[in-house]
Amino acid sequence: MEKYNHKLIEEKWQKVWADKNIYDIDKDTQGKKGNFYLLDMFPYPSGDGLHMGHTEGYTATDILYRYKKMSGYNVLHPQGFDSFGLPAENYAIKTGTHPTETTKTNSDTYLEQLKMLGLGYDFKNIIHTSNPDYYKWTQWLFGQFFQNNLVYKKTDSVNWCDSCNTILANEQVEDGACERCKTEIIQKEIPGWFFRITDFADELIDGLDTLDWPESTKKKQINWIGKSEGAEIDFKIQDSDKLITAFTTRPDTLFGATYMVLAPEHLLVKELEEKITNFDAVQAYIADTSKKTELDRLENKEKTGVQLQGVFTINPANQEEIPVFIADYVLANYGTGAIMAVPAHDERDFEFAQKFGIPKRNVIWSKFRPVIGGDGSENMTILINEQEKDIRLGKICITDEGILVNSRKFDGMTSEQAKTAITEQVGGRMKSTYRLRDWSLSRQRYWGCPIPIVYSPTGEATYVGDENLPWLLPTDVDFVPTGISPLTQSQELQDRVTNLFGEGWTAEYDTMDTFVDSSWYFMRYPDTNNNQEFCSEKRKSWLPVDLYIGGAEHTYMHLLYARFFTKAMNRIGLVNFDEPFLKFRPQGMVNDKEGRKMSKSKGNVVNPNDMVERFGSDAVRTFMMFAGPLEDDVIWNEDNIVGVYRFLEKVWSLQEMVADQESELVEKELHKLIKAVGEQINALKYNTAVSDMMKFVNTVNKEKNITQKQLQIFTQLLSPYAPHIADDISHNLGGDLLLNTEWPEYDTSKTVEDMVTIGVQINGKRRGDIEISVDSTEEESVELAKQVESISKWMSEGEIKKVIYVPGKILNIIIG
Ligand code: ANZ
Repeated sequence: MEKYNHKLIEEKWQKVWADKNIYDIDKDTQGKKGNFYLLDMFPYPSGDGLHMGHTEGYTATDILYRYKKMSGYNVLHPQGFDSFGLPAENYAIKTGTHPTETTKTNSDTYLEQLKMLGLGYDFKNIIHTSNPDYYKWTQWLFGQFFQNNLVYKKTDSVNWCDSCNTILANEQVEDGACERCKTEIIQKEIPGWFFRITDFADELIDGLDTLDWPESTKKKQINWIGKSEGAEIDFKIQDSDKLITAFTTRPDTLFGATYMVLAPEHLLVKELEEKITNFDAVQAYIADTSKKTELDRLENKEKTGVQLQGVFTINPANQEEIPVFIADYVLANYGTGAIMAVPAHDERDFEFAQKFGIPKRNVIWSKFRPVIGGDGSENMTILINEQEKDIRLGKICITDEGILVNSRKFDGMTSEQAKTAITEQVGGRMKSTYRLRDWSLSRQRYWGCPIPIVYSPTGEATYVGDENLPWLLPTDVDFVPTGISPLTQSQELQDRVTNLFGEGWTAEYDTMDTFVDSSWYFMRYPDTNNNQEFCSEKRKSWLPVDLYIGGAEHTYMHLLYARFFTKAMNRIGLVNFDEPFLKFRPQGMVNDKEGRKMSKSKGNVVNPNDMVERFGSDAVRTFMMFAGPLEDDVIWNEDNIVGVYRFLEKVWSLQEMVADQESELVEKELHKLIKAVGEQINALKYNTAVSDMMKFVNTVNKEKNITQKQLQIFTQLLSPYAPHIADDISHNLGGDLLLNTEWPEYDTSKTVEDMVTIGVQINGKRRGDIEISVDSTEEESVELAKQVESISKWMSEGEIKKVIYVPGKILNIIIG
């Protein structure tokens, strides 16, 4: 028999599959067991081609796809390209070619690679987000959002990257720097479009309860949304009808508020100009602050600020007159941009008060106080006393909640009780504040979806209208970024606007953040060719996605944005579900031998093409799955892939062992394998299924015996992992294309482990025997005992008090 030749086999079967269109799917019919929507995160078509991370995640879904399809489901397993955006554009800039061209060449390369890996996608319905027949619907959705007030324009201080020459969303800023190019972000006042994601903050938190997602992913989203429950409290300004409203999470400490702070940008500062006697100093401080990044301001540096001389407010709890400051540790865009400062219980206020000589009033008796600094030794009392003294002297600040003191009629209440009681007493409002900001989507770049908005001669923003979609991206511009939207240069765009709307009308020149394109792409896959709707009512029955697999790094951009889009679309009646991905599983990283991340600069990147060339796609696929659980990081070690290659060679040799006589051992092991592989694929435990298949092949090798039928079944089990070799062997045995066969069923009598006879005692006396498999549970053994008459008559004498069960040895039941 010829040796296993992966190249020959893989080329041959990829051609057969393509010729027979085996991945075509009838989207209007239900599978025998129903429909299943299985989704990968689509790649952006950069010049580098697929990387090993894609290979891993895509193989994982492909295995489930093949298994589910063979099990009787109609499975939607689509793929596409996130082809707008900075990566594609940067590549185009680097190579000097137009992004339309580079995007096309790059995605063609990706498609070749996907086929080379033997991935079973719906290849006739590939999405490219930069194609007008796709972005037409992105624009239509924007129009719907615009008409329903879910997107709006405002001039705001936004994150600006001077190197990418564009605005960035908060989610795209990492430690104060651009997530892509690491340039420090500056704040710029620029008009731009925003999605009202903050309107959905609570829904985005609550909806997580209904999802089968890892807890860690849910937690990250919750933290990102950053809900703080607290209160807004109004403070009257002395000799004025104006109020300062403070947001606080600790209204229980109101009696300890000894000053207030406004963010330097707070609008009240200007409004109070006449009252402020040191306005020059105030203005100078405001100017200084504007040069600082948010990060600088949040850093724990020495506190700075300026008192608004001449301005005092009244603490509504005790009518005390207190001073007002501006200080950069208070941010303009959080809460109300103003705080009531409680130096005895807040560290930042403590430091500030210390520096400016403001009194600190202790109003919380912390229930934890006695143990702070205490080590259980006899010195503890001294320590506590010392600490008491320090607190009284205002030397330390206690931030815990506790019991109220120095708070008049609220004394003795817990912080929890006092929060509502005090807020009510002073006419405040319980209120939540969120870290989440509205999603800024305007980008001053070329390669993005044009925002379908035009401006009237008086500057009023108007949606271009469904009839003018797709609102095409003009081509008569230089796409190299300068900081000014490239679309401003387009004569064609200006002419288009004048022709359609009249003289004096102008276009919106910004394009959309690429995350807009990917926030709804999964809704297009069921109906990619529909020119009338983004998805027909009938095809919407595929939605939402049943299982989504992809990188964990998308926890709070893509996954949050897609959830927002779904909820917004649900609110305006475009879809009848409000979560996009019912189950999500992140995949681990593929690292090099030393466990380091693969990166160009380290020169340790492994190219899937080289690996497939050397070992074949079947070996690459199987190895990636064998290397460990899907969610763990994979170590790419060539020595190990050689092991997997040998396994496939052994599988190949099974063809030489085909015999007429059935080996009972092989038959039993095969049925156990059918059960195990099915269960493990379903549970995404891909690695254990591979090791079970390896064990099976070793058993056959020892027995030197396998029947044609058994080998045929084995090829079915192997086919999700290594579809080429599996189809080849199946074909040699006269079988069908495996993807079209039905997943084999196992015979339960053959999957049970070895049976043994064990004695059963009732209260220590042997009353009979049961035949039971060695791996049965205690309950199963008791159930079995009940069915033996000689035993059950003794058991009915009383209730079971205790069971002693030693698997494979003895069962002793104590009746009382
Ligand atoms: C009085 C107080 C007393 C506070 C106390 C805390 C402790 P989180 O949990 O992050 O939401 N704060 C409110 N708005 C602010 C702003 N714009 N810039 C900076 N700080 C601001 O924090 C809420 C707390 O942070 C609020 O509760 C407020 O200080 C401060 F013993 O009010 B607190």
